[in-house]
Amino acid sequence: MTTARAYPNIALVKYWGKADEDLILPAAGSLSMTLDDYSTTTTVTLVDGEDEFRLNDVEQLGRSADRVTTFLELVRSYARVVGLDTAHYSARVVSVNEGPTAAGMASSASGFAALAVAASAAYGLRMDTRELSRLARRGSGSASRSLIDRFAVWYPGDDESSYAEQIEAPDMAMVSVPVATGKKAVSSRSGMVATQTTSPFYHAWVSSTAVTLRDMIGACAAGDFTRIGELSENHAIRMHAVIAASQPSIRYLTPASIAIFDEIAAMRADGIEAYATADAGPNVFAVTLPELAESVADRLRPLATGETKILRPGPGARLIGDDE
Ligand code: 2P0
Repeated sequence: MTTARAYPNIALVKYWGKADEDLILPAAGSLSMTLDDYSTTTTVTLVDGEDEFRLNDVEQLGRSADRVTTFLELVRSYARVVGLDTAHYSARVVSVNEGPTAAGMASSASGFAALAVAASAAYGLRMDTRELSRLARRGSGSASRSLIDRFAVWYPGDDESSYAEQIEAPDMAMVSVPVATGKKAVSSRSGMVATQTTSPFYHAWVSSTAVTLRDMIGACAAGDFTRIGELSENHAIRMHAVIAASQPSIRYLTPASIAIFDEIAAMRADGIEAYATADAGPNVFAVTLPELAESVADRLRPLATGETKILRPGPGARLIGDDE
């Protein structure tokens, strides 16, 4: 029985679109901050019989259980290759999400990162961080980045070369501004396919993301927080624009989300440095400096419908002991 804990990550340069659906290879690279809250804790026990998946005390059936089984099949295939007889066993997977599931709080990132670490260990595989990042990627693309401490860049490429690794960046904070915690109408997976196949701006999105990633890596190396913030907000807006241009249109941001983007812009006009970002859901995150985080949270709290949290760079996915 092995237990792992992983945290979500929020991208400053976003992943939206695949070069390969089966291998989950991204069309472009991305860059994220791993959070220090909203963890997923997953225990894997090898069992006889069928795979089982329990999430937040509810036995899972259908699509979410199938995704876990498909992932476990991959882990077992690795175990067979290195001649481990653990490959004969099925697995019981028990996960607890601290944050809202499937509401654009990146629960699939923490979920598959924790599962990659716990399942590979349960089956007796010895994998380094790079191999675990590649493995987690097969569960959910953004999970590749949750293996990494603090800040991660995830490279596009082939199955071998598409993994995430750590990048140095100036210290910062994110303020979560939840406006909805329900399950979103269009999953990231199907929203990406719709964007790739129907949005006329998709190719421009992919080529411009490569340029933004280069600029962002440069801004991180220079410790230029202002540039990081500007690039982040602009890239998030571009992502929502390319998605909205899908036919039929997909919109993840609601009027409440837009009001938060506007309030963050108003804060900047008042000299408080904060920048907005949002993933495939209506919840907004303000990217700011650690010393400004409390005042940013105070100003955004009236616009949130859930708890506003200050998030800091967090740890990559890892095994934990029984007492943690
Ligand atoms: C990101 N998102 O970079 C972007 C921004 C959502 C918006 O990665 O199909 O759940 O499992 O690879 O990883 C969400 O996509 O999609 C995501 P799959 P995933 O964080």
